[in-house]
Amino acid sequence: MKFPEHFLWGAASAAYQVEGAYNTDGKGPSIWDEFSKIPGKTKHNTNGQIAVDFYHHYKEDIVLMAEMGLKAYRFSVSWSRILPNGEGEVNQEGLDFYEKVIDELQKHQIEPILTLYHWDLPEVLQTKYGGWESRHTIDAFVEYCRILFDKFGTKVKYWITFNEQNVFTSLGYRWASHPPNVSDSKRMFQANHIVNLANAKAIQLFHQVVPQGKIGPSFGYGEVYPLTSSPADVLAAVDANQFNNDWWLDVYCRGEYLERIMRLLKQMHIAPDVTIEDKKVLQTGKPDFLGINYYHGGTVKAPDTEKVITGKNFDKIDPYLMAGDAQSNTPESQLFQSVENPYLDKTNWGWEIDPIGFRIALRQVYEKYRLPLIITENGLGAFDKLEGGQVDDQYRIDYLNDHLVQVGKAISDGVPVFGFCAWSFTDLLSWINGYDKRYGFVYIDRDDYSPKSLLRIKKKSFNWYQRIIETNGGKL
Ligand code: BGP
Repeated sequence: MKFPEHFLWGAASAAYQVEGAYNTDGKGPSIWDEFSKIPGKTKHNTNGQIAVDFYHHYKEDIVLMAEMGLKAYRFSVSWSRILPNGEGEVNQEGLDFYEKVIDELQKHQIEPILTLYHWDLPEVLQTKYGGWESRHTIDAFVEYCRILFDKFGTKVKYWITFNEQNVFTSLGYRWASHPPNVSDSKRMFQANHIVNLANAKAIQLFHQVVPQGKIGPSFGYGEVYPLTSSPADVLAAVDANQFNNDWWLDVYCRGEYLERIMRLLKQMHIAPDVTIEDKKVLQTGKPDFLGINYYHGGTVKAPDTEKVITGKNFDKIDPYLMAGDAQSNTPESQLFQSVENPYLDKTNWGWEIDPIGFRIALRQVYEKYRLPLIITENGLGAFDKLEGGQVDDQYRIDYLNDHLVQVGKAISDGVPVFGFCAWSFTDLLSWINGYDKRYGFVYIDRDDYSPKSLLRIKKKSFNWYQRIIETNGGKL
């Protein structure tokens, strides 16, 4: 398989899922610190207070990244570590921490990819202003971004604005399975609009302050297939792709909402309130590239009255299938009905395994928006077993191998993909699934009940990825 020269072979993480040190060196609480205290919201009531303690282990972890030959590391900054109150006074120790991480990465020739927002809003902004339902949060976000652009603009080339806006707004405001624990479509689409404005304004500022850098959002993309060739099913799949994907990507890349979906939301009285000024803002902040997080897509048929996936059981919540309940009054239930795909196997958590869907996704996104792409997440969550000091995760190797082959094919098809960040480098906290849903190349000795030794142990996949990087994909 042929990959471009200087391809960014990387891995990704997020602050809340790895750092721990939740109240150390002046860090303020985030909405996840608070949400995880609500009994039953997360598996075994797990939280990120200690996580895998990257805060104190970053040097050791970066040495392992260097040993692996990693070319890029995507991490997120915890807003409330920089601004404990979400705005106002800067916590110098927070800035110092990320500076040390960036310097350490660069010492080992690893390109830092900095995510500005990976879901951990400062709690104060939620309680005081209503979080992403308030325009005040746009200003606070832009000020937070300005601090990081000023501080790291000369060191960091690649920046991600929002991680999976589609997922955090849907899970947080529609399905009440993420903070702020709301279940209200109108509020979700309004919060989503506020985030769109924050995204555009941050990008606009970035282009002024860091003209030599590149910035874009990371989107959770999954292609939706029709169950059959019946035109009604094909139309349902077209609608599902518009509802699940283009609704967001059109705003990012074209600066406007998809008319067909907006009309539907208006009919249902759940459309966001968009002012003339807002429309101008959305036109001004277009990304330089798109980050794509790919786990899987979905399959749909024309809607009927049968029950569809509701995502009520937190174990099985699937952020990429936002299908509603056919009996309820959701916009999806008028457009499509999610069904199982008879051709695909599933992970232990019921996520479809669909490598070819990855190639399709990359082709579709590129053809529509003509922007360079970077894979900012892809990986397999599995129950790994530590036996005799080793983890034989051949299933993860197979998964990543199959997906990377399809990325390689998409590149041969002409899609400009400039990097691949596996999710994740070390094991980490899965937001609501605890510590048993492991994704890393490096096993961390901890479980849902205790941080144990936090020892880092290379899995079989570590050596495999090392070899892939060494040969620039030649061994795929
Ligand atoms: C994405 C998130 C990541 C990560 C990943 C795996 O949606 O951006 O932060 O968590 O999914 O998801 P999970 O932990 O639910 O298995």
